[in-house]
Amino acid sequence: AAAAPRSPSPAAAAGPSPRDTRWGDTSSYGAKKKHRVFCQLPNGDWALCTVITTSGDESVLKVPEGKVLRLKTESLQPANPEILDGVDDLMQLSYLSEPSVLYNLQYRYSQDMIYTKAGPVLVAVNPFKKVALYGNEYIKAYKNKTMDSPHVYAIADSALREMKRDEVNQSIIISGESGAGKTETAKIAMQYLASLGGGSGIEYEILQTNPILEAFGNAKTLRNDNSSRFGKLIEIHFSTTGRICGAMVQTFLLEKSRVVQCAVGERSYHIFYQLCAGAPTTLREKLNLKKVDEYKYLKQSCCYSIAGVDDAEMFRAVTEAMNIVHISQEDQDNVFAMVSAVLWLGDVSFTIIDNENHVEITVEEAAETVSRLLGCSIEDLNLALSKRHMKVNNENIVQKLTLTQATDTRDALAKALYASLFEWLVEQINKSLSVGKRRTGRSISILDIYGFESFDKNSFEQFCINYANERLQQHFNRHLFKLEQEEYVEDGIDWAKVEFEDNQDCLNLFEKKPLGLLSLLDEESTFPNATDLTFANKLKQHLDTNSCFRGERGKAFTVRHYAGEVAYDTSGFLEKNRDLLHMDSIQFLAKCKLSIPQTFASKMLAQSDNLESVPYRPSVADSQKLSVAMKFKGQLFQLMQRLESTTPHFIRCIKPNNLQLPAIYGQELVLQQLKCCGVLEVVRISRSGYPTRMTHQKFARRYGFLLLEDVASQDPLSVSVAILHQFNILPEMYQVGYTKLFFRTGQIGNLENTRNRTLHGVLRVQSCFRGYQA
Ligand code: AOV
Ligand code: MG
Repeated sequence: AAAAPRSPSPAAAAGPSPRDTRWGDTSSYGAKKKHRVFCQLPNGDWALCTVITTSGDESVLKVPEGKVLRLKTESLQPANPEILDGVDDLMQLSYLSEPSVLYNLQYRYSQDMIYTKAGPVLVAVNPFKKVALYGNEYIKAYKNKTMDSPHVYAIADSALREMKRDEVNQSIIISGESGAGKTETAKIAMQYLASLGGGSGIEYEILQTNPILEAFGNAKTLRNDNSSRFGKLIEIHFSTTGRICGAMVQTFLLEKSRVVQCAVGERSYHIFYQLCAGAPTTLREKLNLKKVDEYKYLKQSCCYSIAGVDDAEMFRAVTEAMNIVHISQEDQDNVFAMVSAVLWLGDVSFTIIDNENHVEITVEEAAETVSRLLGCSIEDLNLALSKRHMKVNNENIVQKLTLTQATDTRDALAKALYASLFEWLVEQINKSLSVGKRRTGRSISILDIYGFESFDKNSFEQFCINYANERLQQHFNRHLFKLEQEEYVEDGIDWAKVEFEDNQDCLNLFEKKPLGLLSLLDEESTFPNATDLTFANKLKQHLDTNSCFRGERGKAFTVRHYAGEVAYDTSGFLEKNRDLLHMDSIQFLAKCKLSIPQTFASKMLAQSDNLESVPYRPSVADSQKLSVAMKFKGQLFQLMQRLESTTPHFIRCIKPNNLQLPAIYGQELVLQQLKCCGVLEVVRISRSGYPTRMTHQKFARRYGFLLLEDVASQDPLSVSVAILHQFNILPEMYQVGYTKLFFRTGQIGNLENTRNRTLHGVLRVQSCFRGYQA
């Protein structure tokens, strides 16, 4: 009879024990002459060096560049043998200490091998230069398996294969800090999928969504010249025959504030500069375009160009891409009219009309251009920006706005216009790529979402972004750690428990009702008299005992995220969370002749039939009842649900320096990112575990026919065991669980090869036979 679940195999003891969380520890390490070791240089970096002599508790070492150093022996870390230099999976390293991992990645990076596996995770170190790793030759090589070094292509290939084999939707989840290379990586994965699943032509359209979304949703920041200011999930659909048949894009939380306000040295969205630089003369005249440095919204950051980027050329690429995804010429005209209107809106100024600081818009070029472009009268624009209709005690009253109020209203309108434009574009793209009735097969989703952010000053945007990252981190943890362990335990496999960072506490801090960050923020946002300070105080009052939270002086608070502590400044939190567009503005947009804002506003009005139900927001549409944070949370939950039903593939992008320059590898910076995204943990766990598993049934069905003896009558477990024996799979390479077989890395590969060879043989024989019959 088949073996019952067994105790841990001897191989589990090879390498660092899974229980030993101190595998960086070298206290028992005796440095020997000529041994390679890592020593920490005065600047904190680890260097690979050779032991010259050891006496007492000190060692004399030869460090790179020929220098000699004397150090305490106990401060040294063992290095891997030379033969392991630059291995392509960190799991293969004998010593898994931090310096070993850092050195291995650096060794590879210096030779343009930017991809490395960390067990099931692909680590991608941003080269910040063109590397010769892409294109048709490489795609072919990965497709035909003549190349198997770690690569985004290899990940995309596994996703495709597993989608077909298991009939399960797949996801490729790309994470990393700002500028680490997520968006580039997502594009590289898309290229591979498009190339393998192409044929219908729709794959070309899918690729062309990138330049459009980047033009309208990316901007130069201090960290990345092409920073995505929105999160993106693209779901690529495949027919049953494995051809791409459509796609769907979902975006998350576009950073609207950038339209009206941006830091010195950064830029607003690319499209503003592209349009101004690249519009042909007729369009330029029609839109009354100025030079970029003449617009108030663009002027404030004193940054107009990006090194190595030709905005005019990009403009042509964007319009070309719009043609390809079937955005009509008329629609494109409307889009650019809106872009220009937003810029001109920033230049609309106000004239004070009384001694209470009330204003009216100044009738000049800016106001005239805005009203012409949007298709409204100057009076309508003036009403929307200088007056507010309110209902007080069932009586309609009109309030005149002060200069500050009017300016805020103007900026809110500009943000709403831009956001509605972005939303509209995504809708058009989805219409054009729609799967519709062709939706028969499966899908691969690629998630490119802003990474964890921690700046000197962190605001509402970072708050939301980091919250999203906590959720994603949990998904990652769950998938790789929790599920892993649970599966072993459930299946009766004895497997020493591995401790890992769980971030549930931090998620609770955000999500708990009614005393979590999000609930408290929402509650405070509903009080008309609340301020950022009352909000901060409220947090301190309710959360100060929470271990993930710390109240700071004034309006600040600190959250202990999985990736480190972040101090948030509550300035602007309430307003950004409410994100109010007053009824007057919505009604104004609904009256405009330009179709995009008009549709947007009509939709909002249609949703808000019962204004009185929102007592604390007198003149706000019902559709705005949900705060930004709550909407985001909803989107995030939906996203997580979608991801839960897929087989995930993780790519962790690493930024080796903050200068966006090639060939600079900052150990400290890399190490911090490796820790943040759990790469070190994952290697340790995967290596000591059994990464491949298959149910007895599936295993028996898949490989049973390879057996020499007839096993048709036997149960799947017996068949499985017979297969294991026939193929001489070493006992330490697998374990038999109650329902599944668990394999160490690499074991299934051999079986698959035999299976493929046999299948091909059979097919050849069959076709010969058919030929003979004919
Ligand atoms: P991000 O998406 O992770 O940041 P990007 O994908 O925009 O980062 O990458 C930043 C820059 O790094 C790119 O513009 C390229 O110059 C360079 N880069 C990244 N990957 C590669 C690669 N494989 N080959 C060559 N250059 C590369 V952000 O969106 O800011 O979070 O919000
Ligand atoms: Mg990006």
